Amino acid sequence: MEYILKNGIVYDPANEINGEKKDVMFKDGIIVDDVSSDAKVLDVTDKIVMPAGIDPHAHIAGPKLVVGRLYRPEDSRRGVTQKTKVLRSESGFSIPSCPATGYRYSRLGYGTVVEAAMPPLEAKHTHEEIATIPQLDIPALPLFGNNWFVMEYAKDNNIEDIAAFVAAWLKISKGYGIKIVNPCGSEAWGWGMNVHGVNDKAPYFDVTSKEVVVALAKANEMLNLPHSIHIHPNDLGHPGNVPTTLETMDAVKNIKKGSKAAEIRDQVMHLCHLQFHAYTGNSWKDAASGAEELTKYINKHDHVTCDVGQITFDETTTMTADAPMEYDLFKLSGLKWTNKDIECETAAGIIPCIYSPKNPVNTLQWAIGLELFLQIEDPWKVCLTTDHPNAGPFTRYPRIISWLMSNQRRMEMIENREVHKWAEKRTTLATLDREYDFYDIATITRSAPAKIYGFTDRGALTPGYRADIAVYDINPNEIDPSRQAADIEKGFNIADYTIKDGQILVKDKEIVKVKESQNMWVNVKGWEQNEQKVIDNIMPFFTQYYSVKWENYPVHDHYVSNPIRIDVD
Ligand code: MFN
Ligand code: ZN
Ligand code: ZN
Repeated sequence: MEYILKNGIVYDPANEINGEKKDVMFKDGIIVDDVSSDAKVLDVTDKIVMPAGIDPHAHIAGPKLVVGRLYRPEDSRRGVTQKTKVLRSESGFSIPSCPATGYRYSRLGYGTVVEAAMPPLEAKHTHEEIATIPQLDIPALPLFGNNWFVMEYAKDNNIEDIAAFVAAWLKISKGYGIKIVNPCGSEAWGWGMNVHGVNDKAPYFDVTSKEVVVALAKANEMLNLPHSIHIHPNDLGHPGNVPTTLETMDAVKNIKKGSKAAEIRDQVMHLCHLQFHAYTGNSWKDAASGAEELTKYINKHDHVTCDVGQITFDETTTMTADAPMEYDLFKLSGLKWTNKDIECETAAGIIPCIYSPKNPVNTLQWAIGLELFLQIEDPWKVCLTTDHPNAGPFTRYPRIISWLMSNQRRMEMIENREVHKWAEKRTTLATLDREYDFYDIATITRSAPAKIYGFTDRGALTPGYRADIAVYDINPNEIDPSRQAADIEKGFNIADYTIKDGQILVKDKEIVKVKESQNMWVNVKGWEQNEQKVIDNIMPFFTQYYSVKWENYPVHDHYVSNPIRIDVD
C-alpha cells in the first residue's frame, strides 16, 4: 500500500527539518521519496507531523509490574473503559493493564518503548507480557549491575569475560543492552544493607560500584553494542547525592567507544531519571537543587546522555530494582510496601507514592526536573521520561511538554502558589525563561532517544526507515505555546494519526487497528566460543546457587514469537 500524508508541517530533527510544509510518503511500511498516483492521500493540512515517539525508559512489562498490579487494586479501579469492537477493556492509571499500556502509548503517537529493567531470571515472563502489550516495538534491558558473575569478573578486571557474559545473556534473555541499577547496592540489599557511593563494595564481593560500572562500560564498547550502558546510579532519591552522580559520569569519561558504535551514537553512558540524582543538602530539611552542577558537567562533556524522570504530581506507583531505596521510601511514607528479590541477579521493591504540589520535597523534585530540561543546552543529550510509573504515568507527557514550552505557565504555577514555595526558594526554575519549540520537543521525544539507542530504522522520516509517524492536531502557525499551555497539552494528548510500520493504528484520534508488538533484541555475533567458555565456567555456581535448572533459564524462541533481531558483529 502507498500513502501520502499531505500538507503537514514536519518536524524531523534527524534530517534538520524544522516546521516545513511537506508531504511524507510511505509504501509497504517504509518511508519513501516518491509514490505513484495510486497512493492514498491522507490530508493533514497544517497539522504537526513527526516521527512516532520513542520512550527510552519506562517500566511496562515484567515481574514488578505484575506484583504492582496485584497489590494495588485501587489503581486498577481507575482508568476503566469498556471493550469496543476494536479494543479490549482498559484499566489502571499508574500501572495500566498490558492492553491499556499499548493503546495509551499509541494514542500519544508513540511507536517504540524501552522496558528499562528486565531480570534475566524472569525474562520469559517479561516477554510474555511484551507480547500482551499491543501497538509497540519493545526492547528490554536486562539487569547486570548486581549480577554475581559480573561482579566477580569486574573484581579481576576481566573485561573479555564480562563481554562474553553480556553477549551470552543478551541472547539468553533476548535483551537489547546493559542496564545497571544501584550497582552493588541491590546485592547489598540481600543482607539488609545498601551502598552509598561509587567507592563502596558489595558485601562479600571485593569490588566497588565504580569498578563494576567501568568494567561493564568497557565490555559494552568491546562488543560495539548499539546502546551504551544505561545506568541508574547509587544513592537515588537521597539528599546530597550530587557527588555520587558526578563521580558516576566521570568514571567513564575516558572510555573509548567501540569503532562501530562510534558511528551511530555519541555517549558511553546513558544516565536515567537524572532528576532523582540531583539533590544537594544533608537531609530533606536542607535539600536543594543540584541541577546546575550536573548540567554544567553534561554541557561540557559529550560522553553522557540522560533522561529526566519528570515528576507529574500524581498518585503513582514506584517500582525499581533499587530495593533498598524503596525501603527508605517506606520508612518515610509508611505506605504499603513490598519487596521482590530475584536470587543472585538483582532485587526489586514496590511502593505507592503520592507526589503533591503542596509537598515541599515533591515540588523541589518537580522543579529540578524542569531545570534539567532547561539547563541542558543540547536537546540531543536529554530525553523526555517520567521513568513511568516512578515519577508519574507516561500519559502525562503532553502536560510536561506544555511546561517546557511555556515559561508563562511555569511562572503562573510558582507565583499563584499552585506549587510549594520551595520551587522558587531552592531551585533556579523561576529564573529560567527558556522555552522549548516544536523542534526541541521532537528532539527529546524522537530523534535523541533513537540516536542514543543506536536505532537506524526509526526516529526520523528518512526514506528507507520504518513508517512510524505521528500527526497532531496542532497548527504551529496559529498557536502560541507560551500562552496556550492547555491547548498544547490537549493537542499532544491524542494523536490525529499514529502510524506504525505503515499501518494506521490511530485515525481521527481513535484507535482503529490493533497490532501485535515486537520485541527488539541484540544478537552479538562472533563471540560464540567465548560465550560457551563463560557459560561452562559459571555452571557449577549456577547449579549450586540458582533455584532454576539451567535448561529452564534461557528464553526459548516461542516466547518471542515476532522479534526484531539486531545482529551486531
Ligand atoms: C527510580 O524508583 C525510582 O523515588 C524513583 O517525601 C522512585 O515529611 C522509585 O518526612 C522521594 N519531608 C521533609 O523532611 C521535608 C522537611 C519538612 C520538615 O519536616 O521540616 N519541611 C517542611 O515540611 C517544609 C515546611 C516549611 C516550609 O519551608 O515550607 C519528609 C517528611 C520525602 C520527604 C518527606 N522524601 C521522599 C522523596 C524520593 C525518591 C520520592 C520518590 C523517590 C521514587 N526508578 O512560614 C514558613 O516559612 C514555614 C516553613 C514551613 C514550616 O516549617 O511549616 C527506578 O527505576
Ligand atoms: Zn531506575
Ligand atoms: Zn526506571
